Amino acid sequence: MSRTLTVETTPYDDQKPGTSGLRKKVTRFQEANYLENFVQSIFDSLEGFQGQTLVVGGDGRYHNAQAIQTILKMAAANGFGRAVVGQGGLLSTPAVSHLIRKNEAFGGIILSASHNPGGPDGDFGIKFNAANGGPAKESLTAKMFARSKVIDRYQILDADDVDLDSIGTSRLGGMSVEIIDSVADYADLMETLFDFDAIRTMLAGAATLLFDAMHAVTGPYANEIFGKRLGVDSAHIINAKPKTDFGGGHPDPNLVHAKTIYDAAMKADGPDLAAASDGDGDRNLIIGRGCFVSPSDSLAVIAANAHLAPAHSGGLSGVARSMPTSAATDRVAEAKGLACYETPTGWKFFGNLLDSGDITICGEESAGTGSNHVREKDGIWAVLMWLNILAARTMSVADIMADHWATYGRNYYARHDFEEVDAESAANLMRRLRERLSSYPGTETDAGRIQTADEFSYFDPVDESLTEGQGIRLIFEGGSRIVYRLSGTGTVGATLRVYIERYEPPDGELDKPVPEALAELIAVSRSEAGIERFTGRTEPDVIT
Ligand code: VG1
Ligand code: CO
Repeated sequence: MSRTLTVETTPYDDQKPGTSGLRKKVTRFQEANYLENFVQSIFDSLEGFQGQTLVVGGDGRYHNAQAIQTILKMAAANGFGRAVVGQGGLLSTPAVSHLIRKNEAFGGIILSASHNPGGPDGDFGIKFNAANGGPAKESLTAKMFARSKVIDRYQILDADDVDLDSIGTSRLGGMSVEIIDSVADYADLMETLFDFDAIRTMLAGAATLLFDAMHAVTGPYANEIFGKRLGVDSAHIINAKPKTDFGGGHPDPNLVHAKTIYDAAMKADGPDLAAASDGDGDRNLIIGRGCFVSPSDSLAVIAANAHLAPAHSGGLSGVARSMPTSAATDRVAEAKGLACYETPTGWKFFGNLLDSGDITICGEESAGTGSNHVREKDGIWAVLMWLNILAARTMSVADIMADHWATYGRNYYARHDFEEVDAESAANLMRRLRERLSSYPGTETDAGRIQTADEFSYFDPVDESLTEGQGIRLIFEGGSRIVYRLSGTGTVGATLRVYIERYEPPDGELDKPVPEALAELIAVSRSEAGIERFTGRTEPDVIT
């Protein structure tokens, strides 16, 4: 017989969820009651879940399975009626979002630190998604943090571990636990959204897809969807076996960490589409033969072409992008007469607009794109969308980009990340920029005259909440921008992100190398913020 234990505990002071849940080193999560405190703080911040369903799964990183055992026993002890868990504890972030919606669950818990490295010395993370399938709103994460600071006990069932590997239903105290196929429901959903016949026909011909699952969660999803259902040769789905340490790599789909597929795509006989996803399957990297597509451009192309996919044949209701994402999508929205929203960084800010039906498609510069099919960004979805567009337009990725820029103009764009800088110095850099905001308008720089400068805040038109302090913007005459913000997902020191953008109209020079097109703005981004002075760095660690 299992019984409920009430265990005394003392609070930790660092359980504030960031851009996407609570992320810390694995070793921090392994400290006594660290996970338990946060899970109980989540449950204590929720109301009305007695007897309801909780979806649980993660990206398979080190500590995933163990954390799931703890969470299931705590969910049972706290009164959930049913848990739906991915086989082996594996579920991609978009798959969790879908399962919450499909099962009309109360919510879900996702174990992931996304693109951060894994393994015993790597990162771990946990986040709660609500009944709409989307990340908890700011008001809810604030409650969780407040609770974590005073928590003095948690409830857990004293019971044997659940067999996570065998599909079927078992009981944990008063809660039933269903271990389900991690992929099937999600794959079925994808088939309803895209023209699988057209994609299959295209891929059976000369066109090729190369997909890198980065030893993370999308391996099984890619094997089922691209392999089994669309006929892609298994040799073209690489690193498809999830590993607890992601094979020692960063499961971050950018040109640095997914260099293998980038190099392949740059060859004359390379794949038509090379793509990758991140640790938890919500990000995407899109590269055509000889042509990298920046995430901001990818969002704009999808906004312009989504009607070619069956799910959106009736058109879009509106689009949204996070503030630092380039305004390429705004150009499409303007031309098509669509409403266009600008939200703070993080998918949680898209949830209300998707729920209300104000938008259909949304995305972020950080390789996240998605639609109203779930309430998370979705890596496999983005790849399927591109495949669907390629099949419908029978053009190469490079030709689609050239056509897009010739129609809407090009937003040259780069993000420069200065990683693991001293947290206090980074805060000082931001403070100094903030203090100088009012003096910027009218200032002449080597990159032109600054028109406005502000700190972005967002008024949510649906729930009327206000979110402040979301990044410093220097906006130049002609629309160029430099944006500064500090990352909310890192686990060591601070990461300064600098976003740089310049618009070139359709009749301008559309084929410049990005560093050249942005050279003056990049120099100004360094000097105005005093990046070297505050951080000691002269060059960013990563450019995307
Ligand atoms: C980063 C990205 C942001 C994204 C977030 C979570 O946040 O910039 O756009 O939503 O990661 O993505 P930050 O605060 O570090 O800039 V994921 O794939 O890590 O869930
Ligand atoms: Co992710």
